[in-house]
Amino acid sequence: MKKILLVLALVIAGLVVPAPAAPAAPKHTVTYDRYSLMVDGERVLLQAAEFHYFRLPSPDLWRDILEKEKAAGFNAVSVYFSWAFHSPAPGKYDFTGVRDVDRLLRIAEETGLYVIARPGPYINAETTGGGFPAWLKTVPGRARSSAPGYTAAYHDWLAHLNPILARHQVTRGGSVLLYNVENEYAVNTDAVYMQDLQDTARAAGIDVPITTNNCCDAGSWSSTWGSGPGAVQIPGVDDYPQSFDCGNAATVWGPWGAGVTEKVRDDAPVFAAEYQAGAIDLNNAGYDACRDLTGVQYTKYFQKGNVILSGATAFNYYMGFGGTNWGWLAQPNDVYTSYDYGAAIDESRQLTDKYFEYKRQGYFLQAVPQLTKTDVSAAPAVAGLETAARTNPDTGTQFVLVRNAGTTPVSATVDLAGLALPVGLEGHGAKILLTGFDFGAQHLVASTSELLTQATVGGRDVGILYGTDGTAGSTVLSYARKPSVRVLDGQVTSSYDGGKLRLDYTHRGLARVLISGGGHRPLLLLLGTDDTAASFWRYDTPAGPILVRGTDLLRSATVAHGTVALRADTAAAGGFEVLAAAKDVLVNGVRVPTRTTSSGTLEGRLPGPRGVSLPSLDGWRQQGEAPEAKPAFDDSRWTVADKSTSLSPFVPMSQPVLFSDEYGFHTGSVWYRGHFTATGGEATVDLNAITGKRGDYLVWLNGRYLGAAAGGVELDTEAPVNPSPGHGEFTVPAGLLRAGERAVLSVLVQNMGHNDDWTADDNRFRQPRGLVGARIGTAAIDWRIQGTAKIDPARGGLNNGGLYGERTGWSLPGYADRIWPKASKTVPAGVTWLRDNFRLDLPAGQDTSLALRFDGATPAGYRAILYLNGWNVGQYGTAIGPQTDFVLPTGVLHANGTNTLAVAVIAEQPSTVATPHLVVKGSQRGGVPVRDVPASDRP
Ligand code: IPT
Repeated sequence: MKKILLVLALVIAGLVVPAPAAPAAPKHTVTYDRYSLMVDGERVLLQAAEFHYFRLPSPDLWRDILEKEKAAGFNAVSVYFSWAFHSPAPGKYDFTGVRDVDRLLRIAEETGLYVIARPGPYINAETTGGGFPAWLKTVPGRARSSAPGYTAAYHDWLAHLNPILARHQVTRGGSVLLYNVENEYAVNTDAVYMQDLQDTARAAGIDVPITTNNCCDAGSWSSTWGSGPGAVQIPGVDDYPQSFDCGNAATVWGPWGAGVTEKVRDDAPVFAAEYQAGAIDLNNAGYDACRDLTGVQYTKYFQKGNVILSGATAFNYYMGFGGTNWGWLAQPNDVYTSYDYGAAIDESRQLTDKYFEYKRQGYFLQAVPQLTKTDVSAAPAVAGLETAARTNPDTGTQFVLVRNAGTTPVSATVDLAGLALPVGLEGHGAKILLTGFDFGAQHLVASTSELLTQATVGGRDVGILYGTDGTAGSTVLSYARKPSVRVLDGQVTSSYDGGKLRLDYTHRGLARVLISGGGHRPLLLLLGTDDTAASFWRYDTPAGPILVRGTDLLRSATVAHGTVALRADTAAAGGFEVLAAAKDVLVNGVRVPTRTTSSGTLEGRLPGPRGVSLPSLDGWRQQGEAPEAKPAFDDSRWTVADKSTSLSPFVPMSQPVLFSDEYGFHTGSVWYRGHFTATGGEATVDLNAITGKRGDYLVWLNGRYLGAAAGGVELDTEAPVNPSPGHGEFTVPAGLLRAGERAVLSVLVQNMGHNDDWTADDNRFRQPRGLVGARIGTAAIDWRIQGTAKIDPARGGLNNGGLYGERTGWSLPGYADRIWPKASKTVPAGVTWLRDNFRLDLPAGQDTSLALRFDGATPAGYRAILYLNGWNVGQYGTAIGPQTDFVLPTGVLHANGTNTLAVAVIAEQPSTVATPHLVVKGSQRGGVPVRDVPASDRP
């Protein structure tokens, strides 16, 4: 009893973490060998797409993205967990609402996706602090090391997160299959720390394999072969062969290498932990250019190459869906509000061309389990093409890569299984061809068409093969006796000789061939092009696979009692076709009349979406603010800024230390008021501020606006160490200051989120935000500081800064703005707000994605922070980036109800401001049900 009480006391005192409940017998086992991961002893080809829940503040939409990933053939998502997103202050953690990661993991389970969990603590990801909460800057001890202060801090984070991850592991019937410690931890490393992350996970009940993603020295956490401190079980390697030069997408081709993932441990599979699938828009080219940089040809050439050249059986596309740096989520030196990333699913959740290339490859990889165990084998040489091959040692199935490194098409003959077969590749094309491949009851000898998928449906085998439109293809199958061949559609010739049936054709549209007799069960072969192949969807139900041709998305399907029920999206009215062991078809709960086609499929028509009418935004009201700029403003309740030291490597350029993080203000706008006694002889106000790229600051003296300056960055980019970052010198107007009289300097600083800690040296991560130096003659200045007034419980600590309007609820729907005058849209230098309400009644059962659009060039004299129903959905202005469309996530956007837009204009000079209008980014019948995201209307 005494012992129990003692333990209880220690638990309450926080000294002993209660042991996790004894795990029940494992639901599944997760193991691996040199070839692949295995679940319950069965090999798994792990195909993940990266998704950041924190970049989509509408949990119902998490399901939309996950279903879209699944529909492209992915069987996993890789997820960073951002410490900063959950922890606004030391010891404060939130895992509810848009932070409910338990819900995210449940959705992954319901969708049927494995999860690669990446809890950091450091994640990079172009998010503020690289995932580190800004309060960590005030904790002693080098971050990403075994220093005690840092250790205590990350233990607290992991003590909150690990139990959630642990209970969602595959081994307990959940989805978490891999646990990724740290991120590209390659310089200034500390093995004790790296080991502690793993020990901490194990102590919390994490029993799935542990991985890490290496960037630069792929071997770093594997070189000690499992026994040394810090080494992980399955090291992953990050590959970004296309780099990030989106502006030159047309000419860039592999400047960062061949994109072949190294094997770094002989006892573990090759894991491409981050394989480039988009890019950050470093040079403001816009994300469409990033999508081009990493487009269909890149994806074919590099990814198919990697599969065969490296033998990777686990990979993760970074990003599958990029999302939005809403609030102050961005790490400002590399990105702006949008984190679209040029990903296959764009920021407004629309499927792009690249998505369909992922689908072609994804379906293939799932259809060839033989690929989970292969060794390098001899490849046939083909004139004008690169080739490589791997063979499954148990089945003899060979995977032959043929790749066109040039930009002009190549037609050639390839020797497959002793047969000379025609193959055609477009510029930068690549194919993985099969020989000796068994599927269903069939044996494929060889084909120069690629396999999309294969299935057995209703007693028939089905194979879908495809090739570049207009190129020749041949497929050879083995039959003991000559089978009957019926060409149902298209032009295909066949010949039978010595046990082999050979089909020859040109890839065009969709040819259909029914082969029966010959000793096997019937085979329906569908021979398509890239496009027609990509029009098929596959879903594996407990009653077997079904295939759908047409619809713009298939989310899920069930088959029972002769009825197949589909959840599908349509972007336009049109035909569709289902291959399932069923007679009746329901789509989104509605029975659809169908007829049976000659190839035994059910064919019908589906309606498209209803029209969407949008309100115009023309009821703007306007109100100026910034009382803080006025001399008489009462700042007596603001925090006194009087510290003389900080943990930042940046030496303050004057005293006291004004770094905003030192006073608990980490997010967005921060106000300073400095009181001093003037001599009358002051000529200039001399300031320095560090805001991160894209920030600025505005200065008033005794209520008179003196001007603005750009904030500093203090990164290696500021050559080489800028002695005077973010400097501004402002002339004191004659007569404004009088000898012996008190004066007040007001400064509004736009802090832009926090630097990352990529080099693990504390240098950039601990760079301050806010004022870092202030001199007015020789006056001693008494400072007060004010930032975010209160953490918004639903929208979180990264949503708001400390503008007067933010502190008093002007951004929120409940604010009574009726007394504000109608907007003139001309604003003085300083801060002005505009507000407008609009009603929406978007069609039910339809997924309509809206955005705010600004027409014309981005403005230079001001910046605008945009709030939808109180959620900070973006920042607009030339100083911020090229972005003119701001996606409004449904849920944050009330699809059927009233919405409030509030725009905080921070003007460096008198300006005429542009207001946005609503646009439809996409509308499909279908979608997932989305509820409004709960959040308060008032402060
Ligand atoms: C890699 C990071 O691991 C990831 O977090 C993200 O920052 C990505 O880059 C770029 O978007 S780092 C790799 C480019 C060396």
